[in-house]
Amino acid sequence: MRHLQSAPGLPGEAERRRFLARALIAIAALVSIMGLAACGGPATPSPAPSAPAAPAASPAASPRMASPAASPGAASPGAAAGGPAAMAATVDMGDDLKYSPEHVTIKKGGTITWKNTSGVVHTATDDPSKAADPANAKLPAGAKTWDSGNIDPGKDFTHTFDTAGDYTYFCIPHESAGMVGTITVQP
Ligand SMILES: [Cu+2]
Repeated sequence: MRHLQSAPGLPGEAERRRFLARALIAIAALVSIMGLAACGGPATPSPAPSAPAAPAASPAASPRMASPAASPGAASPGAAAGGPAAMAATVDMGDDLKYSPEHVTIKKGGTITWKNTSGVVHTATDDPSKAADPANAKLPAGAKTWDSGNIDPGKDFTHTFDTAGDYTYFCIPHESAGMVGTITVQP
């Protein structure tokens, strides 16, 4: 049995060398395939970590940048101009036969004081029955009419507004001269 195996040993070595050569080719082919896989492997993970990092940083930074810049800029003009109305206001009545300012906004329950800074008598009147043109005496629904009576030079008159809405009032001696004012009482 030994010489039977060793006898074809010489031609068997040639086949082994061919097998080894084919095996080397096969291994080389496997290595090249694995090399492609190895090249594809690091290519996919590298953009993956960089992509989530960039979007995570930019949304976190942009709101922080926008909110402090927007809120102080929007808050200060809003509170100054269209913000909460005052509980008290003053209107001057001058020699130019006008209310100054002609329009006043206050809050419900607030007061307006008319000061006669002129040399003539004025009134602040919101009563359609005393107006030449009832359009100069408007009141919101439920509000009572009011009339200062004559306000002498240097004197003043104060009225409290408990009903929200829009008012139009006038000066009895100077209605025809256009001495008309408006008031908004906010709820
Ligand atoms: Cu007047």
